[in-house]
Amino acid sequence: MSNMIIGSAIENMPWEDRPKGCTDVVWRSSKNPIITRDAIKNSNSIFNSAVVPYKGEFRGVFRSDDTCRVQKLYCGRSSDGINWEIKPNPIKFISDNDEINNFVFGYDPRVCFIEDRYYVTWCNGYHGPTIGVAYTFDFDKFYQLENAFLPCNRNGVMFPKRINGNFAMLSRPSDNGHTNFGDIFYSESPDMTFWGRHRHVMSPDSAWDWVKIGAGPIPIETREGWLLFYHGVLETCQGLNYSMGAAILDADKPWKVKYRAKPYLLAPRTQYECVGDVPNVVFPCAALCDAPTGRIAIYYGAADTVVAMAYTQVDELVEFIKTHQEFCYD
Ligand code: BMA
Repeated sequence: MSNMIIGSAIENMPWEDRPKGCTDVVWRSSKNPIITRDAIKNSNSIFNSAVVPYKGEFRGVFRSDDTCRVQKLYCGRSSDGINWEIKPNPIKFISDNDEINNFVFGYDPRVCFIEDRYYVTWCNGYHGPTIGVAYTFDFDKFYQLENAFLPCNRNGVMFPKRINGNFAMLSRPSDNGHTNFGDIFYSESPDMTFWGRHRHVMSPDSAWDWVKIGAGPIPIETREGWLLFYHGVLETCQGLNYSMGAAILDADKPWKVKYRAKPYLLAPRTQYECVGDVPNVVFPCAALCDAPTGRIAIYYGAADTVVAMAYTQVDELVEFIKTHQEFCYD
């Protein structure tokens, strides 16, 4: 049992115990990859995708690049969080605003339940990448709102409740290409249309994330603050290498970092992470958490080709972050 997560139980939480002999604080599912690249017709790849609990089941918004290599968002359902039925046609966002609804591309979705609905944020093509925003009540109809920010920006990740009375989002200002810089910022909005009070959260800090960082799953509310998983990027002579790290942000002022683990938690090592359309990518976009047990299931894109899962337990993870803030292997 655990009282670290401030949240509810997920009855059918996907879970696997840490494999025998493994001492890592985050471990991979033995079923990986849980979604293969051809799980829907005309798909080249299905990867960086977001899932949430929904009425005793699970729903997800999936990134699939089709065989024209256009990046689009698809909706899916699952009763166990592992076996997914993804609709064959992309989500058609409802909007009365043609300027915003002119969908060029959409990728790397996150889904966040706040108050009475599920908000979807994603990297939306509008004269460059920026943060698209929509909401749904039922994962059938999706209503598109204004883009949150000016281009270029990526990795828009909402907080699951208002902060200081406002909606809150993390994002990562970028360029139009394979951005070679990037810090995480925090912004607030009273109405999900106008965003401001921008604050700097954190910059690259370690050898494994020195090029850029970006928020991953929706932050998890804990007794220590907001638990944030993020991706960090290292440049090598063979290109970029994406790993996952974690930090804990202040509960009331989430732009203040309380603790940040120096080592990565998950980095490309398995075949499905190291081989694919873009080799050496671990890109987390969602996490389920079961408050009574402290179990966390992380969904991540692997090698820009498939969806994989990893597990951790919150008390152990928080302890790990607090005790690994500096180089600790001397
Ligand atoms: C980023 C995004 C992600 C992708 C990653 C690695 O810039 O495009 O969707 O997973 O690069 O290619």
